[in-house]
Parts: sequence; C-alpha cells; structure tokens
Amino acid sequence: MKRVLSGIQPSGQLTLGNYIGAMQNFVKLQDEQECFFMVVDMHAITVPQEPKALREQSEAVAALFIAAGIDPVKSSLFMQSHVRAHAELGWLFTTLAYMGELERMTQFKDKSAGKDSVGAGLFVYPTLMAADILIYNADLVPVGDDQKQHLELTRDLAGRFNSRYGDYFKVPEPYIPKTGARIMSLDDAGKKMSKSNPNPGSYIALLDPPDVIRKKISRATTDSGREIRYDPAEKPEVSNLISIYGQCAGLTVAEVEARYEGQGYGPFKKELAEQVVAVLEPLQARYREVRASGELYDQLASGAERAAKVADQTLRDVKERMGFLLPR
Ligand code: AQP
Repeated sequence: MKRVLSGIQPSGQLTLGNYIGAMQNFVKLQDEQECFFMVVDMHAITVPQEPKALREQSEAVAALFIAAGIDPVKSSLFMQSHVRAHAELGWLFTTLAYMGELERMTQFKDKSAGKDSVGAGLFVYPTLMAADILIYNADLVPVGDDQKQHLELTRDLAGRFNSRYGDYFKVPEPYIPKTGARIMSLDDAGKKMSKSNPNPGSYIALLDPPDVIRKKISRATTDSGREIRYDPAEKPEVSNLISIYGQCAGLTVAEVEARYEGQGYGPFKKELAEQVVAVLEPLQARYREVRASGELYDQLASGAERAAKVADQTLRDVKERMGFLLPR
C-alpha cells in the first residue's frame, strides 16, 4: 500500500477544475492506498483572505471532500492548520531552499504579476508545500499538472535534505492523470480555471446552481469556425470544452468529437451544460447533507489526530538530524 497526500486551498469556491483535476482522482485512490487529504488553509492565506469568508470556505471545502466521495474513516481528512508540525517543517525547508529556485516558480510569477506589494508567504509557498508532502513521507502526490513544478521542488528539497543530513525522505512521485489534468478558464483557454479568478464567469463553481452553470457554459468563449474538434493549438477554447464534456460524461475526446460531427457549437454547449449539471447536482445534494449532519468537526478532529501522529514523529526525526537540541 502506498501513502498518498494532497490538499486543496480554501481560497474561494471550489471549481470544476479542482474536481476534475484533483478530487475525482483522490476518490479513486482511497480504496487502494493510505490517503491523507487536507484543506490547506495556511496556503490560502498567502494571498489576503477575509476572515469570515476563510472560515466558511474552509468548512465548505472539507464538506465538499466528503460530498465528492472521500470517506473520512478510510482517509485522514483534516485542516492543515490543525496539524501544527506542517508550519514548523515548512520553516525548516525554507532554510534549505534557494531564492533562485523559488523565483522560478510560475505560480509565484503569475500570482505576483502586476502587484505593487507581494506577500513573502506567496514566495515561500512551495517550501510549505514540500513540508506538507514530506512530513508524511508520501509516495504519491495526486495533483493537477499546474502543480508539477512545485512537486519538482519538493523532490529537490527531499534530495538536498537527504544528501546533507543522511537518507531520510522518500522522493515522492507526482500522480497526474492523463486526461483532464488541466481544465482551462471559460473566458480564456490560455489560463487555467481558477477559484480566485475575479470573474465568476471564468469558472464553474461546484456549488453553482444548475441555471448558473447553464448560463456560464452558454457564455463560454468559443473559437472561430463551428467545428467540434479537439485541437488545443488551433481551437483551445473548444478543446477545453471537449475535455470537460469527456470528463463529465465518461467519454474519450474522440467519442465526444464523433458525437458532434457536423453539428455546431449551439447543441454541443447545451448538452455540455447538462452533462456538468448531471455530475454536480448529486454532489450538491450530498454536500447539503454533510453540512446539515453536524459531524464534520468530529471527522476533522479524528483526521487531524491520525495525521499528527505521523507528522510529529517526522518533525522530531528531522530536527534531530539537523542538530536541534530536543526536549527530553
Ligand atoms: N483548472 C484546474 N484543472 C485541473 N486541476 C486543477 N487544480 C486546480 N485548478 C485546476 C488542482 O486542484 C488541486 C487543488 O488546488 P488548490 O486549490 O490547492 O490550488 P490551485 O492549484 O492554485 O487552485 P486554484 O483553483 O487555481 O486556486 P487559487 O485560485 O486559489 O490559486 C490541485 O491538485 C490542483 O492541481
């Protein structure tokens, strides 16, 4: 059995990108592997968050994990901030990382572009992410392909620690699904669908009511021409819609193309909206049940307790190897 670790930030409303690129895969993994899934609230504050919204979003993300199919008995589901060793190991890794390698991170470049003042937390985000992963000595890290670069850095930091202080960390492997790994924005297929995009029309939120989903898809940008053809270079907008269709309907790209051969964007978009609604409506019903059940806090406490057992031990081992004087 392999150990799997991944997280989602409560930095806005979760999107269909988070579901297709992350949650769907988490659910598949939990039956065969030992899984740790967390709501990474400490990462969310690397950009300003309104406290009330952060609290609500954190609870919503935790409930969405369960609504999407994560079983909190099989998997350890917890809030990152409830397992304090993450922050401490994050600091230790910050001291191992180089400025140059952090400066190269495209997420940092994207999120800081055009801003007058950029938080230092955004810059060191990847070192906390490395701590999140390595603290469980995870074998596999299921992430969307947008996170590949951060995972590379995690692998480098694990290697650096091992060569300085002796072999300790496993060098984790990314687990990136072949299709649907990156869902792009509905208003610009050059950017990934992102929950912190200020334009809500650019994403489908997992909790969007069906009519809002229909409206957003009908307004989604399309390329010139009317052919439903998967060609990310020539027809990026339609190609993105085809991958969303395929992921929601359980079809390959070729099957979606064949279904709409000779038809225009109108019928395609209409049916795409229904495919998305068919996936999200039952998820939303389960979400409402989870929120109403009142069990979430206990489930998160038990997840954090299981996680802390592993995390605290790793932190102790690391500090010992680095030369800290440990309390007796
Ligand atoms: N558009 C996407 N397509 C596929 N996968 C995606 N993921 C995010 N967006 C897409 C995957 O979801 C997981 C959780 O991501 P996150 O919330 O921790 O951070 P993120 O990647 O930065 O996601 P967002 O939505 O873009 O958040 P903000 O806007 O706050 O930065 C990851 O596995 C990610 O790959």
